[in-house]
Amino acid sequence: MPRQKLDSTAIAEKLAAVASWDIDAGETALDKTFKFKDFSEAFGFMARAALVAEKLDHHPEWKNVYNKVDVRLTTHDAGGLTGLDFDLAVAMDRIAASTGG
Ligand code: H2B
Repeated sequence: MPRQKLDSTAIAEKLAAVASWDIDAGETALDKTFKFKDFSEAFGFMARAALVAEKLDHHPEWKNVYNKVDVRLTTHDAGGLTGLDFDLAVAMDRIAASTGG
């Protein structure tokens, strides 16, 4: 049941693996700003992350300004956080680490 909303206990457990992400007060979304050397690296990160998002059928809310990418992960269908948000957060961290972010 990947698109099943997680409760606070499950969220707390999963947060440990994505400690660099912020969680909103209502525990409905994960937020992170990735910073890269320049636009080219930021856009490269987005291109790679987009492929993972499409594969997971789980898509980020994001905004790019030059070398920064603001990301918000939430599951619209569930109205909160699901395992997919955490899976995508882990994948994005991995991609950023190999992109220079
Ligand atoms: N992405 C996110 N972040 N949340 C969703 O609920 C969601 C999605 N639902 N991507 C998917 C697409 C759904 O609309 C399709 C039909 O599978």
